[in-house]
Amino acid sequence: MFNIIFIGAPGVGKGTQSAFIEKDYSIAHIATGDMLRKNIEDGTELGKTAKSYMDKGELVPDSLVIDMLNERIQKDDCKNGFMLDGFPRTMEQAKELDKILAKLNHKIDAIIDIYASDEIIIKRLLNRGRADDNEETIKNRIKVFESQSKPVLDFYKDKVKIIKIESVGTPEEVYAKIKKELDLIKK
Ligand code: B4P
Repeated sequence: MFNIIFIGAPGVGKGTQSAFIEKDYSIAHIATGDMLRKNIEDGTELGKTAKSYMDKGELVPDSLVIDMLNERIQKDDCKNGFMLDGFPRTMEQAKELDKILAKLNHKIDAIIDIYASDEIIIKRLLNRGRADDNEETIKNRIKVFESQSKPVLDFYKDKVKIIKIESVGTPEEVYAKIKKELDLIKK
């Protein structure tokens, strides 16, 4: 099993890089943002609640996201390993993830701390233009990342290998840096 967590600001390239990893390492890509957007599209109760937070660039309440993740991580396609893209985003989520993984007897092999300047992030997201990619919401998402998600890195500091990657250059160039580090761990 090979299990990875991506931690990084909105639009820094977590989803983009996860797609490369999924292909090369044959592990499941679990993107909580994608799962929430699918719920919105399907008009589920979870989707209706999530939308009101996502539209403002706020985090969806922990209990909802944790239940969703707990169910997802036990699916068959995670047997070879998984990559968490966008989870955990709060200390509460990180603590609950520890409990979920202990029960399943799984561990995290590496955390990828992916970063870029606010200027680069804003430019990329405005370019993408998803429903929550307007300047006001993006700035709030960056603020929420700094206050609620960045502390999660401290939580893992002495427990898991943290790989720090600057997300500048083309997606392929960024991935080459990530792959080099992951291969050292996986060998
Ligand atoms: P997410 O869906 O996780 O979205 P994100 O952080 O905005 O994007 P990501 O970092 O994956 O960027 P991407 O690769 O797509 O979250 C959205 C919302 O869902 C949150 O605000 C929150 O409300 C909610 N949510 C999700 N998880 C949650 C949780 N655990 N708890 C509570 N709430 C949760 O890249 C962005 C753009 O940049 C793309 O257009 C891409 O093509 C481009 N790009 C990437 N790398 C590039 C590069 N190297 N060069 C040029 N462009 C690049």
